[in-house]
Amino acid sequence: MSSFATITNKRLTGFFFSLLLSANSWAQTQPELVDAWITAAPPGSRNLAGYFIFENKTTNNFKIIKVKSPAFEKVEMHQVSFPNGMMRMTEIEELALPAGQTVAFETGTRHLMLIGPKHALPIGSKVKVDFSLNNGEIINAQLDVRR
Ligand SMILES: [Cu+2]
Repeated sequence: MSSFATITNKRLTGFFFSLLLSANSWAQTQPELVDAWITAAPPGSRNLAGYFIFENKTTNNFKIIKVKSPAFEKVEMHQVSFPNGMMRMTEIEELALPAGQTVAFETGTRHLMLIGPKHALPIGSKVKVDFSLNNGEIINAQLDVRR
């Protein structure tokens, strides 16, 4: 009798767990930032670089059309290229985030260029960065300052 009850309980737990999972995937209507961080820089640095991965697990194509942060005067998305072995950075005006794909901001490809910090950003602090989507929504991200 008691072993029968245990099996029923397990089934119920599994049922609620799958409900929880589907609720989670329903909630994901925006691309997300994964492993988002800013490289710590000595005081007085004018520019800091931010790295992360955009994951668009939705079925919609998105574009990032603007980036800003209350902690910086200006934020730009930069594409890195190496013409003739020299590193060059070009501003990305609009970043496409195709449905079901990831776009990495990592060394040698792209980075977030955070210009003119308004206050000190010690290691361990968090920086709020807002990414405006082409549908009018905003992705509110937190980037960790670390080395
Ligand atoms: Cu740059």
